[in-house]
Amino acid sequence: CLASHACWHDMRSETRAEKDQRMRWWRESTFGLFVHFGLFAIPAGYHKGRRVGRGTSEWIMHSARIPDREYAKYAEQFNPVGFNASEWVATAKAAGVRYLVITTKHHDGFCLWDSQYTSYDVIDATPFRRDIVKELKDALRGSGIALGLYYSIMDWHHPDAVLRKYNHLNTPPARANWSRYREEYMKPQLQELTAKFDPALFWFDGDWIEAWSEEQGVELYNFLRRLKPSLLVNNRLSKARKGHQGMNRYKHAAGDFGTPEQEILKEVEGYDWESCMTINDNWGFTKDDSNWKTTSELLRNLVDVASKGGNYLLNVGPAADGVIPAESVSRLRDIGRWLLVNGEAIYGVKRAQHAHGEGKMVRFTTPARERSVVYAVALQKLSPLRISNIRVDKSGGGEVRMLGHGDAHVLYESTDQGISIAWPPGT
Ligand code: FHN
Repeated sequence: CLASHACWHDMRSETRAEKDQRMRWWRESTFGLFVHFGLFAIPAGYHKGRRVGRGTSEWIMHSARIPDREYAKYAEQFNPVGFNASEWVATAKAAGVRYLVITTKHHDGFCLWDSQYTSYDVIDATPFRRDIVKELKDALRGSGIALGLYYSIMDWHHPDAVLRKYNHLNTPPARANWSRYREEYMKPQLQELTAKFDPALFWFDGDWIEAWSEEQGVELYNFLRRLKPSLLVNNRLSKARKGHQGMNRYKHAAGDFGTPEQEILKEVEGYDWESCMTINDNWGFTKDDSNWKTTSELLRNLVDVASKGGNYLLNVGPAADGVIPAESVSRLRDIGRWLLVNGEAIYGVKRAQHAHGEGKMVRFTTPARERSVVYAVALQKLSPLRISNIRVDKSGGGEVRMLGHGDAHVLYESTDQGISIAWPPGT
């Protein structure tokens, strides 16, 4: 560069091949673990003995209108002595996830890492005095699981960010100054997070506040990608998303992938997306939330998402002692056991375009780089399993197999319309 301004480059203008290369590990991952952890795990959905909010216990500061000074007292109680990063990673590994996204700072503004820009963090404000993000980063080393950092743009604690709307207080302080918050706090913190933890992706949230604009989103996106060109960034720093669907309303919006929340998209073409979902009803730990999805339901979701070319980011909310609820752990382990047998139909796959299953109870994927193979996953036992638009070319070595059954071939009939498969005895 001859002049410094000539170095400015819009990171959204990379070629398709460059983007494909950058997105590759994430597209092939298919399955990730979301972790919502913070001060909100202490009240766990209850304020003064009353259950507050539905499905959003991590919003308790806002929903119970707890003044900042009062809420900050939870930091003095924050002592998750049961937190063991290696155990979290062992659970993630057993589940078969390929990346993990942790809330470094949720909407309440409390930071789970030792930030030099605030004393409202795990080291300075709590008796625990251990850097949770650092311990997690260390435990992930060599695990094959990439680290993603969730960061809320909205901040209910920082005095410069406390704005009238989406604020737990009625009167914002006169000195609130959004651009100062953005330039002197948020961006330096993101730079700090990048330098300290070298994340593979940033996962933004809290972008809906009035103070945030598409221009700021684009600027932040470029800022981050210049810090680390290979970074992936979700599209919640953009104003272009369509509600919770996380899809961009217009081209060239900031962000690499959409993040539909608690839902699976119907048909998606040419757009990267990730469906984030809770295992029970809340993101943060909630005392009496026992509405756990069954392992079968979670597996059906994972398969459904994979067959539509998306990723599934499944959430856990560790309790105040730092332990992931046993109900979540057992389900994650069950999913991992299923993936050990069936993972090749889930990781590194694409949507299989032409195959159709009877009754819509079958989902199809195809390896991203090997078009002659189609995986069919039945969401319920259909006997026989009928698949249309597919033919098996026996003369060319084509065959039908069931994953987990070694080389044993499956009995099937192939016609011009498709194939009809009988389940192997004993399955
Ligand atoms: O308000 C948050 C919520 O607490 C949670 O973090 C989810 C996760 O996707 N995102 C926000 C709502 O869209």
